[in-house]
Amino acid sequence: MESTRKQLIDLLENEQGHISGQQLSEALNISRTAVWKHMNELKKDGYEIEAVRRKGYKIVSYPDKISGNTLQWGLDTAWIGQQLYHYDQVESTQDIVHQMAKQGKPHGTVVIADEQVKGKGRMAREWHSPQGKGIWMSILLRPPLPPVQAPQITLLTATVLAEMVAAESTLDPQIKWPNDILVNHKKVSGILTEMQAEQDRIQYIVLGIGMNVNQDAVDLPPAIAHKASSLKEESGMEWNIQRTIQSILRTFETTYDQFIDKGFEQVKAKWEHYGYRIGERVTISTMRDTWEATLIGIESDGALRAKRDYGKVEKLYSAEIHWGEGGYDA
Ligand code: BT5
Repeated sequence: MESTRKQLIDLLENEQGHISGQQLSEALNISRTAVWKHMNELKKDGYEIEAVRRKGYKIVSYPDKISGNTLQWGLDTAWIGQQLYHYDQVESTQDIVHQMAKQGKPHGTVVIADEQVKGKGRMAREWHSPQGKGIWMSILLRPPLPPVQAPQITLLTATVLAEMVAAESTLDPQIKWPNDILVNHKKVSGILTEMQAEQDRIQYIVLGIGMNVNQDAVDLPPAIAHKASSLKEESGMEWNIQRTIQSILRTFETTYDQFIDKGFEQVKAKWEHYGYRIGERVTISTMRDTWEATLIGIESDGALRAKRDYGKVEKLYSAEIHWGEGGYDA
């Protein structure tokens, strides 16, 4: 049932004009009455479908309110989101996925909420997640990797988000080490990776993705308005949240599979391509001193590589970086 509906949506999407009931019934190998019933189900979930006599059907507009059904129907992935849960309001999608992980839910399980009332960032910071304006989702991963490689998953996710933004708009996204997505020096997205591990094996990862999509400037808390933004604010257009989620999940699946197959090299290159201030000079403060350096890239363990003026390359794991004139400063 569900896969027929997925195929039906695909057929409707791939056709420029209308597609007839006859064609659909043949392609799907179901009766015309069954086609008609499926159309009604789609309408119930918010699809607007035009039916023209002798021409057939055409999707005129997509649901603006997302649901587990509509998210899954358009998702042509092999493992990610095969189990997908959508909620109107939660405290944090991270906590829900932690519980699901403990209950044995599979790799690729996804939880999405319209609103989080206790959205969290790293180190117990808050993540503002207003209703219907953004993507607040967590993905359960069970990678066959040792815990030291967990930071690679965060870096990989940042490249997926940057690629999605670049593919779906004319914006020029950048990744600020370690894991913020910036557009025009402002943060539009953050990633939170939480891990449960044994000494030599990751049990599971809860990968949290927060992305500001359709907020207007007034929707952002005043305390962060100078350094945060949304895709809509920066692109001047409203984004379809559902399609954006699907696009992230699709790209994530391919990138993740490639990474597990072939290793970190490709991810590293992509990260450096989008890396904020890579190749530029910044001021760095560590516990011991403050110095100037040129950022040159990342290490496979997630460290930031910075070259001192006299040539020495430093690996940074935690440091305060002054991102410079016109730049992002937390
Ligand atoms: C992050 O933390 O950037 C990780 C954010 C992860 C959020 C997702 S949403 C789905 C899942 N469920 C959760 O509960 N969390 C994850 P960090 O680098 O620590 O950045 C947090 C800081 O970003 C805050 O202290 C604010 O300064 C700023 N901030 C808060 N909300 C923001 C927003 N909506 N947009 C941009 N910046 C924000």
